[in-house]
Amino acid sequence: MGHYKSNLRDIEFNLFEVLGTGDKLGHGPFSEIDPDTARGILSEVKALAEGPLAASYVDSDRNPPVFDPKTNTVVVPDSFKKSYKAWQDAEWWRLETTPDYGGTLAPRSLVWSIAELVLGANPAIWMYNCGPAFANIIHEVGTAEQQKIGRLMIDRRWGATMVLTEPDAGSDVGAGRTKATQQADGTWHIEGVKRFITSGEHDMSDNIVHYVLARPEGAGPGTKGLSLFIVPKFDFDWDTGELGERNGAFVTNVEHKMGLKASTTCEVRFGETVPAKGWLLGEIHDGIAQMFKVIEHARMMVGTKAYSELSAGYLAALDYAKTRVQSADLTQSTDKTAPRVTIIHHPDVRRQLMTQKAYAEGLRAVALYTASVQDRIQIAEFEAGAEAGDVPAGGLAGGEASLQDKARRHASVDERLNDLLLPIVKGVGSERSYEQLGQALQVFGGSGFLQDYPLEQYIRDNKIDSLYEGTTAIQGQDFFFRKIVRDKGVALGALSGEIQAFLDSIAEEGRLKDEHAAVSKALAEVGTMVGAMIGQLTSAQEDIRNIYKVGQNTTRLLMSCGDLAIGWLLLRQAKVALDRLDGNGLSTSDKAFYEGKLAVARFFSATVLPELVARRKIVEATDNALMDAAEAVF
Ligand code: ST9
Ligand code: FAD
Repeated sequence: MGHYKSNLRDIEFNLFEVLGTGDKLGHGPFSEIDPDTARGILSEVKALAEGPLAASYVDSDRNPPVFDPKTNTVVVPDSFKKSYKAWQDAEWWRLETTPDYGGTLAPRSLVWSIAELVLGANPAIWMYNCGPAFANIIHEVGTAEQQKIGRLMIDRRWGATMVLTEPDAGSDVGAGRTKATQQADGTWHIEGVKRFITSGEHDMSDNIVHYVLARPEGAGPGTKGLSLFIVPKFDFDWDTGELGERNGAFVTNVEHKMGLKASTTCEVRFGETVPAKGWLLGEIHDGIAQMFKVIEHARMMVGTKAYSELSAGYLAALDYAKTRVQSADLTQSTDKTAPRVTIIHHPDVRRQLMTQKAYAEGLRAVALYTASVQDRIQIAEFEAGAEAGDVPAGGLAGGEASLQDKARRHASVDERLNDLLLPIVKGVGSERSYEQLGQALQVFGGSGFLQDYPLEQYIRDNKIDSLYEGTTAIQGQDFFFRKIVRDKGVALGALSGEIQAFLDSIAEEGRLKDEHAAVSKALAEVGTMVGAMIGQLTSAQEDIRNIYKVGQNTTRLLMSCGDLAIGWLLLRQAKVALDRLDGNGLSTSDKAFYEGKLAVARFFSATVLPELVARRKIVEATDNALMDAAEAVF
């Protein structure tokens, strides 16, 4: 048995009992996958994840990939290669592949459920295997000629990377200096140093396609001056895929990290010894918008990774708490001869476990709800394509028009809602998962600090999630400035309306009265917070320094909206559970499962949601004392 404990019961509960994924299957864009097939896929992926995929999780941490600076190559441990091959051979990644490249169109909620299982078992496997998802980008925005590359990436199992970060351009991608110079034959030469590039080098595929942001000579400053180039490790024949010359993109360092060691994090130098030849994606200069297609996908992946690890950590802590005997029950604590009990009897351990359960299941609920919005977007695209007589094969039609033009013309409420939810999935998901994994380790006492249990590795592997793909600070700013203010509150209004409509629908359910009141209050508190911050932003027109007040609260708002979303979805789940419990013929395990849904909704409403009152007061009372403080006082 490997380290990984999945929670397929809860995944299926979300999909089939709460979100109605089953109703979308077997027809329309998902005609090839009916509900039974979906359940079959999930159960096969669970078996793979807990078995061969999880098998190398520990070994590849203790014996991470080895970089040879003389040859600029990396050798990945054999144990990991075996797990990776098991995933590749299973071919479930074809559910992420456009049908034009041999894939099967599947709802995003099913794909992200599968992702959770793989990311919880061994996250680096999912990351190395992102080639198919990257190929979809070429399919979506590449020229007809370039689309051949996408097909080769699938057929030849090539790896892929997203290449933005430079030593002086991390959060501030627009500070990037890597430059691109057009050649007489229409190709481009890329020159510059990128760092922290995931999967930049390894020995599990014979080619790696780098998606590189670089600034064409003469282009303007900032992100808008960047273009996106396809830069392969080896040149190749575009028709046959046969490899040619080594291209000038060389890995010159692999970082030694706190965790996620199986995943290589590379410095890549372009065009230093040999020219690094690249192709402008789609032959249009629309780099940052194109790259954000990748980033949006990756942010969803990071949030999914984060809560998947928390879920595994919680289940490990739960098992431990049921077997570790220590101390007497608190009611008998003065009796020194009282029997010792398992630690799950202690109120403080229960507090920790129930908080972990709330965030693990609550974050899963938020991620899969977001995925269900993505399903709706897929269906709308399919229907629009069918009306136009052009059935899209897994994405938007290929693109002469810039993505920004397209986005402006077509952004539906669901697309805006998805945009609003992504920083919650990623930012809140990563912060709460790391925090609660600390609590999961705490349940183990000193044993949690040892490598005998997986918690210490979960925590090390999980920490990265609040850092890459935009730190939490960036998520908070994106959430407020772009997803709320610039959106003129459309998506936020749609989400609030959905929460309110649900609350109205259960207003007569006396058994959820307290939870109903807590979520209603949380919704009002968040509304007031947003209002206060918009007031601060407006007042910056008179005194520009007032924008600092907003900046002090963007992360607080993001985290509060995360708690509201979790509280709402846990309550929604509790309502489904109540209905099930009112019926007959439940198995013992189902009864316990549904009662768990009632318990966790009650606990979260009673112990976490009231904190939003204090946070709202903090937002309203924010002044600039923090910003007035001299650096010397820190
Ligand atoms: C990294 C990788 O950390 C770690 C894990 C790697 C795992 C590998 C595998 C990944 C799998 C991926 C598979 C891909 C396949 C996908 C298939 C899909 C079919 N939303 O506000 P402005 C755009 S990588 C959308 O002025 P600044 C937009 O075009 C490194 N677009 O920004 C906008 O123009 P407009 C990750 C957005 O001040 C333009 O940007 N690094 C959004 O110039 C300019 O916007 C980071 O994440 C958005 N939310 O720049 C960097 N936001 O306004 C973090 C902006 O006209 N830093 N755009 O629409 C930031 O995000 C900064 O806020 C900044 C600021 C760079 C955007
Ligand atoms: P900085 O941007 O220097 O940030 C430092 C601190 O300042 C952070 O706390 C940040 O939140 C804060 N900060 C910065 N600007 C602001 C602001 N405007 N307002 C408030 N706070 C701010 N990059 C890629 O391109 N491709 C990859 O595949 C990739 N993989 C990675 C894998 C790993 C393991 C790591 C560690 C990084 C990876 N990255 C990758 C880079 C990653 O995306 C960056 O590290 C991240 O975007 C942050 O940039 P930075 O490290 O330069 O930190």
